[in-house]
Amino acid sequence: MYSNPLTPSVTLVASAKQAAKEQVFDTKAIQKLDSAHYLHPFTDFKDLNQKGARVMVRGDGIYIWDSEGKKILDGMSGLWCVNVGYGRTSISEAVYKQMETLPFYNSFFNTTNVPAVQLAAKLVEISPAQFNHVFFTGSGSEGNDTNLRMVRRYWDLLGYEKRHTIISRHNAYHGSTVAGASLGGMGGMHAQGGLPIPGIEHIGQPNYFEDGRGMTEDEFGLKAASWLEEKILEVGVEKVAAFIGEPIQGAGGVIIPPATYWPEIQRICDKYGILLIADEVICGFGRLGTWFGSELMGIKPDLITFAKGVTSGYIPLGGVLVGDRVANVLIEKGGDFNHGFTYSGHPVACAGALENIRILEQEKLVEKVANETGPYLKQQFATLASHPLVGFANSVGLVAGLNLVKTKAANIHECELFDASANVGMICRGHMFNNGMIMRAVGDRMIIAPPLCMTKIEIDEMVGLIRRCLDATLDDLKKKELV
Ligand code: PXG
Repeated sequence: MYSNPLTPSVTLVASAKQAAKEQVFDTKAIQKLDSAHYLHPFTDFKDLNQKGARVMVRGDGIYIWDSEGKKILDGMSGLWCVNVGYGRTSISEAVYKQMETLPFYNSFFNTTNVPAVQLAAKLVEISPAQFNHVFFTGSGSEGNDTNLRMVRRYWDLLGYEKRHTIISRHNAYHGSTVAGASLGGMGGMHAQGGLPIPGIEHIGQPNYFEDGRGMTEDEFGLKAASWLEEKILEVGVEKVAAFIGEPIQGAGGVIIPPATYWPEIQRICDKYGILLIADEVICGFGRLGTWFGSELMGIKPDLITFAKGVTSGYIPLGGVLVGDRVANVLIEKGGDFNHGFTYSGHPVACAGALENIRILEQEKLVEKVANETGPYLKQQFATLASHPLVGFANSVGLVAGLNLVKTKAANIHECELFDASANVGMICRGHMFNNGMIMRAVGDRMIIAPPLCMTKIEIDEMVGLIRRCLDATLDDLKKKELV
């Protein structure tokens, strides 16, 4: 029998944390090895090799540390995912225990495992009433691949084999697999590798700042939703399977739609009997102050993609919540659904997710975002709108963004924008990072999505830091004669 030579997990975790604090890193050597062997995602390899990557070595709460010992406030929760914050020993322990018990078994061939079953039941409990089934994947991209195949299978089973087209939006992000990138609306991704694949159409996004000139927000919301109806009629109702959208577009720049947008999208989907897919990879698990963003938007999706916050990024896991409308057809009509992954329902990832959800519940983090920290961030973040560089600032829950502009105006549509070639967003991101703040740039929109465990005091610290970095950016832009 295999005997466990290791010390108990609590001691292990504590000693790993202590060792990480004390460890001294040879940054140059790591960067050299990194350049030699590691191809990073979404990266200009040649450019990175010249600069050298930043080496992150540990995290605690809302902070991370790099190999030079620099402490940084992580305004992006890793990559929109570390919802419960860094350093949660109980997640490490849950994962450790599961690895010791059953590190892997598959869910093919009529088998299952206990954490996957428990997690599926838990997800059904915390999600809207129409969801009673879960399909697990290893990532959000795989979740959206699953959606594409599942909605087509749904319509096939009902005898509508032509209903295969999925409508999405420009500047949407739905992942980086072939289907995910095709469903997404990122021009840079479509420009490589012959994407999008056939059967996917894109409409405009509800971006009031960029496209709402001459309209109230509510008018613009209805207008942007009407593009869906136009597209359905253009493609032909008999060919449209589903509409997919992020409740709030994340990677596209935290595009918060007008309040009229989603209810109108729902109305149009219902009118034509089209399935509605909410990609909640970012909005799920409390980001907007509700377990799922669609609850806040007042919509009733048929499918929900999830990933990131389900494990707070501690271990990869994604999937699709499958609503009764789709699940009942897949189950009752029978026949194999020929789709799945080795790591669908991975027991270790599911154990990590269960502990992560337990923390979210125990610390009432979702309610806190709704009632306390979300409203407080809204108030504090809005004060940044008075900064000379900020033309527009908005937030929902713990996600926020601001637009850097050359000249401000009372009417946001009259702000003068910077020339895109000046890369002002990237200049600003550099000042943020040098001053210990991670804020992401999407063009000239600066965005944050901090951990949900963030306190009001930490929000004050973060907003103060952002203001100082905006000042530093302004000084720099003056020197560069860009303002
Ligand atoms: N859907 C949405 C809404 C996402 O935000 C995915 C799907 C894909 O998930 P995976 O787990 O396959 O990466 C995402 C991922 C960025 C950025 O630059 C955002 C994501 C991924 C990488 C970069 O903001 N979101």
